[in-house]
Amino acid sequence: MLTRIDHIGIACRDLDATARFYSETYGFEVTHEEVNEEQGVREAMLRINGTDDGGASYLQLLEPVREDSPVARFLARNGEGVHHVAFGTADVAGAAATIGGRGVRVLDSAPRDGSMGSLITFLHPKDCGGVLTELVQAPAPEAGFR
Ligand code: CMX
Ligand code: CO
Repeated sequence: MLTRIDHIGIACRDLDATARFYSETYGFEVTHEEVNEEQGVREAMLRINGTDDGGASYLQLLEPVREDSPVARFLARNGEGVHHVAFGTADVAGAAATIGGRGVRVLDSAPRDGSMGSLITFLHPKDCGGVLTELVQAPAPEAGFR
């Protein structure tokens, strides 16, 4: 049902400076950047490796674009650091329904738009051992993002 680590989300105050750190320190480069107004973030995706389900694993750097957003609240409480873990699936709505049936609160009533044309949904961190967890359905390969 869940077939890869799709990404690790990292909250930061300065996206460009953080991307520079990952490039200069590890040699990881930004392969995609976008603003997701609904989620309240400017984000940079750093592709790390392909996965055997045809997808890929990324780091996702997140800078808030407004103060009343989850990432802005996280930064105010915790400072910079790991914000969430995202697992990949071929069917995000199906995976969310199955996991919801196991007693975990699904935070979105229907999947929302994520990076690079993906569909995403979040699971409540209080039901996941303190880890905000995201499920990601990648777009079809023809979209050219993976
Ligand atoms: N990881 C773990 N715990 C977290 C957390 C996180 N990222 N964010 C908040 N919490 C915890 C807080 O520590 C707090 O715990 P206590 O009650 O024990 O103090 C509790 O959750 C509520 O905290 P809050 O400040 O009131 O948090 P919010 O109002 O932001 O609500 C959550 C928390 C998870 C419901 C909200 O952040 C959310 O809906 N997140 C999903 C959307 C999202 O994060 N979007 C940005 C990423 C976009 C992307 O990946 O594409
Ligand atoms: Co994410």
